[in-house]
Amino acid sequence: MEKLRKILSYFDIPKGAYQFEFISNGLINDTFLVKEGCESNYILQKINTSVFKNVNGLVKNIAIILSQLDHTAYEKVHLINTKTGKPILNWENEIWRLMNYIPDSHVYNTTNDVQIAFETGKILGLFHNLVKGLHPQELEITIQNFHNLTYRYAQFLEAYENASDTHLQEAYHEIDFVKNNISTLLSIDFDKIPLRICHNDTKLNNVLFSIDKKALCLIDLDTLMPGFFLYDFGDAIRTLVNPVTEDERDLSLIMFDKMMFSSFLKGLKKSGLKFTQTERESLHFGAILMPFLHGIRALTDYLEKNKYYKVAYANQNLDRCKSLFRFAELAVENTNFMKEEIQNRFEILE
Ligand code: GN1
Ligand code: MG
Repeated sequence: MEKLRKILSYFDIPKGAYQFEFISNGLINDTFLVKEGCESNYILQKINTSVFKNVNGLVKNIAIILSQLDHTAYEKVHLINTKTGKPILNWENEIWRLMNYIPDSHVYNTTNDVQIAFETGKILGLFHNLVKGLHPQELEITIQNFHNLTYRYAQFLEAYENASDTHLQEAYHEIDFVKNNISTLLSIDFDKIPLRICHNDTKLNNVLFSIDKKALCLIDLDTLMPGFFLYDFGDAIRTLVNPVTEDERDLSLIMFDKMMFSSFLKGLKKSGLKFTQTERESLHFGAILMPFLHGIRALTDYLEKNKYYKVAYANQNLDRCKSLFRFAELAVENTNFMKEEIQNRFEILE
């Protein structure tokens, strides 16, 4: 608490009797809600610099994108400068930043509310519409090969070679799942899909909502990078269409909720975002690729004894992997449904 108070004192905000509440959603950075009495005022965050090695690039990307997000239907979370006018604080080799808190805003970790799905589609489309005027190469790469499955598979193979027998036994079925499915997933041709500026972490709890369930904006802009729309599509679908969290242990609760999928598409359509034909044809694949890719990453980290993600217990990464792979299976089963829905809704192509 004393340390947090000290860190906060470097930022250019009014003096106050601030309290700190740890927010446990994120798996990488350390996040605190800064409150004064009952009122929430700021979000204070320590950036994990072993994951985000290019902090200057990250800060530059956020500034570029925030300057594009001016729209009456888009509420911005911005960085608050330090007293010396810097967007981040370098304090004893730790990197901290402070952001405004939008009053009464909140996130959903899971939902089965179709209005939330509609709003998520709409805000994602609006975000892409607002940033599409920029050239993707204007952004710096904050994490190399972030959504590159070839690279993630290579990392997995290395972890597999070095894993303990116990870990290999415990993860026997998941390792098998990777081996059985990897070649199909790697065979997808990305060549003709246009590169866009993507958020690259559009899970449901990175969408901020107002009390009356209106989506306000996307948060967590650290992975803004060039990418394919199917990435953002897939991350939204895997967290919206499935009513339970990504570390759910009861696999029978994992579902592919078609109504939620359709509502998300309706919202996306409402935003007016347009796709090329190859892009439109690739979207359903995002809903399969992203849970698979996150599953491989979780499995790799499990085999490496939790070096990367924060975990609440030793097998949490394995539980995440099982649940993500189960959702990937359900997405495969729903391929035709997804293709038809996408085709029916997005007839006008650029
Ligand atoms: C990590 O920390 P958080 O929750 O924003 C990860 C994402 C995953 C997510 C959950 C930089 O994000 O890719 O979607 O966990 N971010 C990074 O699976 O690795
Ligand atoms: Mg993130």
